[in-house]
Amino acid sequence: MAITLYELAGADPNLRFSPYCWRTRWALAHKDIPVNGIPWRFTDKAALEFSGQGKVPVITDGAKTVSDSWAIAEYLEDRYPDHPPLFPNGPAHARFINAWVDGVVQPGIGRLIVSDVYEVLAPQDQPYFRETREKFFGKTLAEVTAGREERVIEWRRTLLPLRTILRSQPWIGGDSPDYADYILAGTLQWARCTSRFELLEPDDSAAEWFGRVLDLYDGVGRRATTV
Ligand SMILES: N[C@@H](CCC(=O)N[C@@H](CS)C(=O)NCC(=O)O)C(=O)O
Repeated sequence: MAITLYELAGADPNLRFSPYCWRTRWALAHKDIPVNGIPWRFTDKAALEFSGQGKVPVITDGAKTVSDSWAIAEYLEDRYPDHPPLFPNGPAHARFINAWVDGVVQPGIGRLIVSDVYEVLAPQDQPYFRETREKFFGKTLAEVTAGREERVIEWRRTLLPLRTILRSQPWIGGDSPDYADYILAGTLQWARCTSRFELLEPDDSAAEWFGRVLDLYDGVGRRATTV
């Protein structure tokens, strides 16, 4: 039976761009579990009431409801032990990647693309997004992304650990991709789906790795609707 995934969508319901929902999408593809994606918008909090909180991803698997991308990955691993493992050596290392991406890489991308994210949102979501994000940053969205052509150079440096390990292994997971790969790829996919701004230069080994993730599982990432 397919798992239902509530995932953030833009004005175009096919534009599914949440970094966290992409982590879950790839986790489900890795485990070869069919998924039924339901588009959700920031302001439709009522639709998530059943989950007891107001953010996506949320999955329902039969009678079971799980929210939070990390909790979902752990749930899938426990519930489907006979499917390919998301954490072949346990979750400890991926937990570090989750913290690094959420704490460093993703906020850095936000400061480069947040005004582009606003443009792809459904009209009913735009005032909410502007208000909450401008309050968070303490400036307008346009001010947040101003000067990004110069600032992106500094952000690219945050991926140095990835480039270093790619000299000796093709995936963050080692010889094959695992959930740690999907954490970082989900965050890059957020930018790929919402913004035309060039985050990574094409000859960057990090960009090549991301391309490999996009091609996994019949190109589920590559085929995603983008802006
Ligand atoms: N720690 C959560 C974060 C989930 C999250 O922040 N989701 C965003 C979408 S990318 C959301 O639903 N935000 C709702 C809001 O800002 O109101 C996870 O890993 O799933």
